[in-house]
Parts: sequence; structure tokens; C-alpha cells
Amino acid sequence: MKKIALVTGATSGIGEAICRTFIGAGFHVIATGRNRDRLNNLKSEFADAILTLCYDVRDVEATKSTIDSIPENWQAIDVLVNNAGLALGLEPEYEGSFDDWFTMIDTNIKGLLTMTRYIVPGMIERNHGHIINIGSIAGDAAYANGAVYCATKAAVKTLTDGLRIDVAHTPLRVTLLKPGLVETNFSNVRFHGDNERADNVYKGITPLTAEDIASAALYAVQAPEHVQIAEMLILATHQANGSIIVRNR
Ligand code: NDP
Ligand code: 8X3
Repeated sequence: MKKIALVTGATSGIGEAICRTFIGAGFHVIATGRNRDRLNNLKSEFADAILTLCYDVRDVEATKSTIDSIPENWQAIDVLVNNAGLALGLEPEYEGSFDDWFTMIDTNIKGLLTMTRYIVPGMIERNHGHIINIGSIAGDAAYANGAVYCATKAAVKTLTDGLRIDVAHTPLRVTLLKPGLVETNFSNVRFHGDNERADNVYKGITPLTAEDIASAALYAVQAPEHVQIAEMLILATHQANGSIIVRNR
């Protein structure tokens, strides 16, 4: 029987790459996101290998009713990838926007927690499953002007560690992936559509690609059942930590 992976934020970047990589490895994928057009494109491309679900992870009721609507033959989810997330703004903590902050907190922390709460009980019942949370180097230490985003990713680390403790008596595995700079739509979103500013983030360095992170996710999932890849920090070669990036080498 084919394995099923549910990926949040599958309409772009890392989430979309994980969908493609997992389908390439023989998975059936439940791709979720808010952008109906992009979900429809994935459905046209992958047909029966994909189920698409359109909802906002910040909306607890919509999340529950959408998950409840999953057809029976897609319900036995083997892998949950909590990827949906974003950074908004790059400003000192005493100047940032409340809207930006609360959107990050609602998406990156509360959205991840909502998905975990609704999907993991089925895994516990079936005595089988793997949860992959997308954290970040940003969760390891604050960097200038990024405190709230960094705090959300520090929370993702703590929630991942806590879940790993809470399922340690079961065969479930819990993995935290912590990428550094990955060139996706991330910076365009962070800078509210200022594409020139976004492009500058990746100037003078070869950043990671979304496919690099998808390969790491697949590695964790394909490890033997007794091997739990607890955490992976994945950086571009010229990035040393959240603050130190050596450009033009
Ligand atoms: P993208 O902007 O390319 O993708 C983000 C995805 O999250 C999109 O599919 C987006 O969908 C979805 N999303 C955002 N908000 C919501 C929401 N409220 N409900 C449902 N889906 C939502 O960025 P990345 O692929 O780079 O980001 C993916 C994850 O990786 C994030 O958690 C990010 O924090 C993390 N990360 C990124 C790094 C990077 O450098 N790029 C490095 C480390 C971690 P929509 O089109 O609807 O907005
Ligand atoms: C995204 C990586 O360093 O731009 O989480 O915050 S960084």
C-alpha cells in the first residue's frame, strides 16, 4: 500500500518541493495551502497521486472541517509535514507591526499546533507515523530585527522536542528540520512584495534550494524505523549561523 504524506504550505517553495520529492519517491501526497490556483495546478500535474485541500492553518474551525472531510482512503496519514509559515518584516522589536507579529505567531506556532492536534491522534491510534516540523536556524538564536520570527521558530523547536517526548512510548518519529537561507518566495513575503529587497538577501552567496530541504525530509522519512532523525541544521556553505553570511567568495 502507498504511504500518505500531508504537507502544509504546499503551494510554494519548500512545501511544494517536498510534495514533488515525496511523489517521486512513491508517496501519495495531501497538499494543503490557501492558493486554490496553485493547488489546482498540482492536481492537474499529479492526478491520482495527490489530494489537494484549500484552507488557512490559522483558522481552527476550517482546519478541523477540512481534515474531517478527507476521503477514507486518504485518512491513514503516515507523514505530517508542518511547513506552512512565514516571516513578515525586518524591524527592531520596538518598532515592528502588530499585524506582522500576530500573523507570524498565528501561522508558525498556532497553525502548526492545530495541525499536530488534529493529525497526530490518528497516528497514535494506528501506532505508526512521522511528524516533520520545519523550524529554522532563526530558532537557534535571535538575529537583528528578526526577534519575533526567530521566537516563532524557537517555539517550533520546543514544540517539536515536546512532541518527541510525548510520543516516545510509541513507534512515532519526530523530526525538526532547521534550514538557513533557502531561495523561495520567503523574502518576497517578508518584504511585502519588495522583490528588489528580497533578491538582495541571496546576492553573493549560493543559497540552499527548496529541493535541498526536500531531500533532507525524505532522508529522515526513509531512515530505518528504529532510526529517528531528531534534528537537522542545514546551511549554505558560506552561512555560519543566523547572522553570519560570507558573501562574494
Ligand atoms: P514560501 O513563501 O515559498 O512558502 C510558504 C508556504 O506557506 C506557502 O505555500 C504559503 O501559502 C504557506 N502559508 C503561509 N501562510 C499560510 C497560512 N496561513 N495557511 C496556509 N498556508 C500558509 O516560503 P518557504 O517555502 O521558504 O517557507 C516554508 C517554511 O520554511 C516556512 O515555515 C519558513 O519559515 C521555513 N523556512 C524558510 C527558510 C527560507 O530561507 N526560505 C529557511 C528556514 C525555514 P500561500 O501561498 O497561501 O501564502
Ligand atoms: C529563514 C532563514 O535566516 O532568513 O527561516 O531567518 S532566515
